Amino acid sequence: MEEKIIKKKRIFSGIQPSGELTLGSYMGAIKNWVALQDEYECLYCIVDMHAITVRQDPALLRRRSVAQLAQYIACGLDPQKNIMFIQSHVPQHAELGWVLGCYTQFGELSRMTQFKAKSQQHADNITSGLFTYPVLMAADILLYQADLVPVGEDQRQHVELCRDIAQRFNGVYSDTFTVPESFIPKMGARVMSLGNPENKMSKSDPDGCVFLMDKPEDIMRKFKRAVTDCEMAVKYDKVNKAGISNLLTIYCAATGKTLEEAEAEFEGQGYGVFKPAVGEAVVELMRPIREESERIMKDKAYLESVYKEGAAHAQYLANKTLSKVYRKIGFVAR
Ligand code: ATP
Ligand code: LTN
Repeated sequence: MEEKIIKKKRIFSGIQPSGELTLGSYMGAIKNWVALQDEYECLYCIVDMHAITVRQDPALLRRRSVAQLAQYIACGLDPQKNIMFIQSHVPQHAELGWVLGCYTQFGELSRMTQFKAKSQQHADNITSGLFTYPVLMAADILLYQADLVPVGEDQRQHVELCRDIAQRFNGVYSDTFTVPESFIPKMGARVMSLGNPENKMSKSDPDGCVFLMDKPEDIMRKFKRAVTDCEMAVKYDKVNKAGISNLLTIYCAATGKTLEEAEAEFEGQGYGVFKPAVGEAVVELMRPIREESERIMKDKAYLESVYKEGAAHAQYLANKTLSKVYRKIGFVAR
């Protein structure tokens, strides 16, 4: 029988080392990265160039970038299967970013909700880098001809813009880029703050946010204090019971149970039972990740070998796209 070699589809995704990894970034993104690593050829990046769109402490940024790699591995990403690297080690991202910026409208970038939110948060330092951030993100994805981009709900708009840029470029210069799709989980796409369930859980809000490296007692404390409502029922109702709905989502994403199963489990039980149960589920989910990450962090030589090999491999792939782009737009070959 004729044997067909089926080329694996490709994935690109990244997280900024601008803070510690959170339960939100785990449930919205990393969990899917792990689930997809066998089926796809995956590039998982530490996007340090995105992190400097707001002011960073240099020593902390350096430490967090390496720690984030350790945490990726501890979450279950296998460096033998995936290309794992640090964005600034592959200068082609910045190069393609510049080109794509010349194919992106000012108006398009002005509509990005993340820019609107971040420019309010950092009103004293609204840089052009913060504004053009989605162009660099498009470059990250298009450089590798990625088919799929597993992210949380808040990044959907950026992936849409990336698709628009790719289609526009392809329209002018003939097919150059794969037009990617976002891959957003059904459960956990938008984990909300424990302190204010109207807002997204975010690393800039430490009280409402659970970090992957939090100790069990801190996780339990945060869940016991989680804002709920003055009713009694553990029922999913996003409009009227935002806090409980968020806790139910977290519980289901952590345990693999459905909403119906979780509601039935806590039927007739008060929040005093439910909140610590969610905390316990998260503690058990995070415990092996924290322990494994602490172990890997001790082996700096190993981590260095992973990000160096990752960057070399990524550069090889990135160069193919970049030279094609340079040729198409009319740059003289080097
Ligand atoms: P900040 O909150 O400071 O803006 P962030 O946590 O949103 O940062 P990243 O850490 O770069 O930013 O996000 C990494 C990935 O995790 C992205 O794919 C994002 O969509 C996802 N993510 C982040 N927070 C959440 C959340 N609360 N719920 C679901 N997914 C999330
Ligand atoms: N913008 C994303 C991080 C990010 C990303 C990417 C995600 C940068 N480049 C490419 C997916 C693909 C964020 O803020 N969470």
